[in-house]
Amino acid sequence: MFRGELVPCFEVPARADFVLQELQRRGLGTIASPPAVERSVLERVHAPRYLAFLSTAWQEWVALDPANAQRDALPSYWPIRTFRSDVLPASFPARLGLFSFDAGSPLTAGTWAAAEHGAACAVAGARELLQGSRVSFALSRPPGHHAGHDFFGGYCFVNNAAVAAQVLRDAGLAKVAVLDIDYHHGNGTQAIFYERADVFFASVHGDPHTEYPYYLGYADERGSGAGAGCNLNLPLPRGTGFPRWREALRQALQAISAFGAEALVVSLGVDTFAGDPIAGFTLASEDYLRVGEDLAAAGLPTLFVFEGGYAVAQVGVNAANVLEGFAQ
Ligand code: Q9C
Ligand code: ZN
Repeated sequence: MFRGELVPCFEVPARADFVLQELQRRGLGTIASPPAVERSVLERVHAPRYLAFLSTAWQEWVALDPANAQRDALPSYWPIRTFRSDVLPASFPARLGLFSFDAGSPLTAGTWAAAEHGAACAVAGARELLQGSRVSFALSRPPGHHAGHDFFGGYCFVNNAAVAAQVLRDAGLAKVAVLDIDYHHGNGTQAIFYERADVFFASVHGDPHTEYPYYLGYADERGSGAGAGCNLNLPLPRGTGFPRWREALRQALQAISAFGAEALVVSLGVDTFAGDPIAGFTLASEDYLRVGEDLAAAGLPTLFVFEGGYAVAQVGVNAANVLEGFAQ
């Protein structure tokens, strides 16, 4: 659902196919499919009742009306502000809205399987770092950074980067940083870690005054409680090009270094690309090599988790350039 019309999804399976093909073509790294992820690992980040809802949502949707098997599930109602969000209505449409924040993230027959396997990729990538690897990449799809403790949106259902960061923490790393370089602010990741001092969240993104997700991602959000000072938002105006964007990247990396992170999780969206159909920065394909170099210079074990990027034919080259730049 986009501007009142049903349109083809921007977030399509071919995105991952293009990235995989490009990694194979370049012979970058070893490619493996991850083992299944245990529900208990996902519950370190997400509410059990949210995961239970997602895992059976498609069956519930089709049970409402067999004809629903031919159409995506989209929410119609949301419990904003003065409504209650503690009750769990019996109505499926009511729960669909309770657990979401936009009308542009359809649930389909394959959504849960894809989200669960995407998270499994991120967990496997985190475990690679724990085995001593310098860098790994989770080719997760759907993306994850807009998904919060108990909500989906922005094409995201399970927060792959947050789950990976939590895996690193649970394995004994004292401090972990998540650096989000997707065009859109990672509202879900920020919210998950906002009150925590053990996970630093930094994000470079389109200014939410004009860009999705609009209601979070402003520069004055610095963390709260124990997490005060552990959140850094660097919003940039629509139209920003690579030189200014790169300054913000370096500022974020300096803050992560000052925090004392022992590992880095990068939410790698390539919707910062000039040709992206739904975003507004102007990075060129070769700029992503420099992005990888800057990230490598931070000197931390690094897990990349794939997020957005909708110039479908170019996402492979752009994502692979980051990884190649990092490896050089
Ligand atoms: N004017 C990710 O990149 N809104 N999600 C699209 C564009 C939703 C993007 C409307 C954008 C969500 C992971
Ligand atoms: Zn994005």
